[in-house]
Amino acid sequence: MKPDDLESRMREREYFHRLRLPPGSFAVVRVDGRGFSRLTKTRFEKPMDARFHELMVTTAASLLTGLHALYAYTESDEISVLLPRDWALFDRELEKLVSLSAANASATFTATSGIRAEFDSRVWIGATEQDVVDYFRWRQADATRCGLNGWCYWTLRKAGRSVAEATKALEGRDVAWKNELLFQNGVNFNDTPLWQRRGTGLYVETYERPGRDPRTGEERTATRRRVRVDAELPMGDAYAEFLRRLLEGTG
Ligand SMILES: Nc1nc2c(ncn2[C@@H]2O[C@H](COP(=O)(O)OP(=O)(O)OP(=O)(O)O)[C@@H](O)[C@H]2O)c(=O)[nH]1
Ligand SMILES: [Mg+2]
Repeated sequence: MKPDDLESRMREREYFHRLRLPPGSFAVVRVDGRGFSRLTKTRFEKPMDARFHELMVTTAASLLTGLHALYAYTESDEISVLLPRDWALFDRELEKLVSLSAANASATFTATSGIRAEFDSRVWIGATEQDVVDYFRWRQADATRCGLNGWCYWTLRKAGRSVAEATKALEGRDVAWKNELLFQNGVNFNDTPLWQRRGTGLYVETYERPGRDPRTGEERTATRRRVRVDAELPMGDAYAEFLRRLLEGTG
């Protein structure tokens, strides 16, 4: 057998290597902490821990800049990262995107927290701006639902109920009932920090910074870029509007 045959035969078996993001489509890559129920169990406040959320925000910032993304959104143990239609990194190879996003998140979270952590990763494809708006409203609705549920569950657990009892007590209950349960226990869900109900968004913004030309000493303003962390996201139609502005590049 000629050595070239072996090379091409083996390359052919890199079966998924040819998969690429469809041209001209939006993509969202979503990473999710592996086994974070256990990882958070003894280390972080329940149901919500500001320090844990801060670690997720730091990880989201690394993904936003590392993947040249438009927007990153984090809630619970997940991060969604929006890539523009003309995204060109890694030649749009799916395997690269999925593996390196998981690697970036795992490395950043681990190095920042000192806790060994792994993230999985998956890709969502959107054809239109409306798809993208729907995607992020979907994740935000998940944040609100899980936030309310988490508060109820841990309120019951802290009041002495077992896992089974707390789970059963919440089964089939609607939003009004859950809010009332919290209210009876001295918690007004609507007074909890916004990030706990809506998640946190990140994007790159430009700003002007006064400076001096190092050669001439002349005063000159420079345009710089920085990551903006928005822990007070709007919701509903206002969130849709916020996302549309971001997509137009005027956010
Ligand atoms: N204590 C605490 N736990 C949190 C917080 N945010 C997220 N979590 C935990 O993260 C889990 C995320 O849910 P999942 O991703 O479905 O559970 P998982 O254990 O990570 O399972 P896999 O993702 O399937 O590996 C929740 O069940 C919570 O236990 C927080 O602020 N504080
Ligand atoms: Mg998880």
